[in-house]
Parts: sequence; structure tokens; C-alpha cells
Amino acid sequence: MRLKRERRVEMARVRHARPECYRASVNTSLAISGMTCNGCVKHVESALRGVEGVTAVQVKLADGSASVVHDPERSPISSLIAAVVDAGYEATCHAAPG
Ligand SMILES: [Cu+2]
Repeated sequence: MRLKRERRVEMARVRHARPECYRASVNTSLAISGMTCNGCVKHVESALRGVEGVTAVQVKLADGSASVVHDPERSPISSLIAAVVDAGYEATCHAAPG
């Protein structure tokens, strides 16, 4: 439900913002290694949330994944990976690097 609402808000923004003001967000999946407990999850989540241009983060311990909604112009995938590495974990992108 929350995602649906965010999508509506985003579409409203698309309609009302001038094109030159609007910046699209993308959802990037990262594979995270080195997480062993929920403390690690919080650590990785806060590292990713601290990156400029990141608007939503969900980290899962079970499959070692992170889902990050971000503005690729302000926060390229390399900056997401760098934040995870700085926090003491390893990250690789599931998709092609951008
Ligand atoms: Cu831990």
C-alpha cells in the first residue's frame, strides 16, 4: 500500500513539476555480503540512507539484499556501493553498473 501511495505521489509530481525540475528515481538492488545479524541490517540501512539522493532503503538479512530508491544523478550506484563498503560490508549490483 505504501509503495502504491508513493507511486501516486510520484506521478502527481511528474504532472506538476516542470520537466527540467523533475528528477526520476530508480530502484536498485544490491547484493550485500558480510551481514550476520539484524544489527548489521540496521548498519547497512543507515549507511545507505546517508547517501545524498537516497529516498528509501530496505535491507534483508535472509537473502543478503538491499533495495534502494535513489536519484541516479545524485547517487550513482558506485556511491551506494561505496557507502556499504565504508560501513564494513561488501556490495555488488545485481544489475549492470551505472
Ligand atoms: Cu551483525
